Amino acid sequence: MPANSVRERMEHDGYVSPVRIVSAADAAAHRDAMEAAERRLGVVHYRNKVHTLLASAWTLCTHPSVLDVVEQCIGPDIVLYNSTYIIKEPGASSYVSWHQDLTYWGLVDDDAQVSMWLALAPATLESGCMEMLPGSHTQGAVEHVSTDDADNVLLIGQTIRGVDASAAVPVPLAPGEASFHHGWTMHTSRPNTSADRRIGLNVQYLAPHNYSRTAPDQSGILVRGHDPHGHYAADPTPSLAGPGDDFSAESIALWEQLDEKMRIGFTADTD
Ligand SMILES: O=C(O)CCC(=O)C(=O)O
Repeated sequence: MPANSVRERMEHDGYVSPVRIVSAADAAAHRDAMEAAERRLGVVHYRNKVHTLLASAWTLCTHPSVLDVVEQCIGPDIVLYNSTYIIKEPGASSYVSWHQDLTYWGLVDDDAQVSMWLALAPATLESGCMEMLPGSHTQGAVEHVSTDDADNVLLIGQTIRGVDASAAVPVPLAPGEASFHHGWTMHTSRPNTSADRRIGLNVQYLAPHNYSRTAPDQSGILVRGHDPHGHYAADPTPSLAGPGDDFSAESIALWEQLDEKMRIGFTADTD
């Protein structure tokens, strides 16, 4: 996609989709790698910073076609901040309530952040793809309430009430395609009523001048350009010895600490 059209669409709609990143065959291989990691590690759904441990996640998070789009959104200096697999099992009632990503982040520059969602299985309305409210990013922060529903994937069930869902636009993705969205774009997703798993790799990027006023000890990895600001301690990167991950017990333990630290950061100061 031409650079000016990424920028125009992001500015106008608050998201860009679909963007082809890898072939369907490569997406299937990355899905296999994720499912192999599940067999080794247990649940990986919604675990933070998977790119610090899993070679497949690292490869996708740092794919040049991804970073080219990210660069159009936030500039040439790019910190890879977080990545999670978001998985909805077939027939499960899990959903994502209407929300904006940046609600509790406390960033100093809300426009210097972008999220990517890369499909490793078909993301359709039936399987519970994301639905966006075009242009909603221009409203800035909107009030959320915390809800308590075990089916809501979000950590504290943060929800915007009263969204006009008739204006929502589904963002379906074929395996290997991605969407990119601004942190204030309102979005949601419904349960997976298809026969296959719905698997996405959700990744957050920041410009290095940007940081959270509220999250403690932030870490990330500079994946393009320069970082003269030094807000981010360097996260580990996976051993890239092969397509199958050969992580050690120590690297798993380190990843678990990073995952937990992010979880605490995302749920702190949310009263
Ligand atoms: O995976 C989903 O259905 C929702 C993901 C989401 O909310 C996000 O990428 O910000």
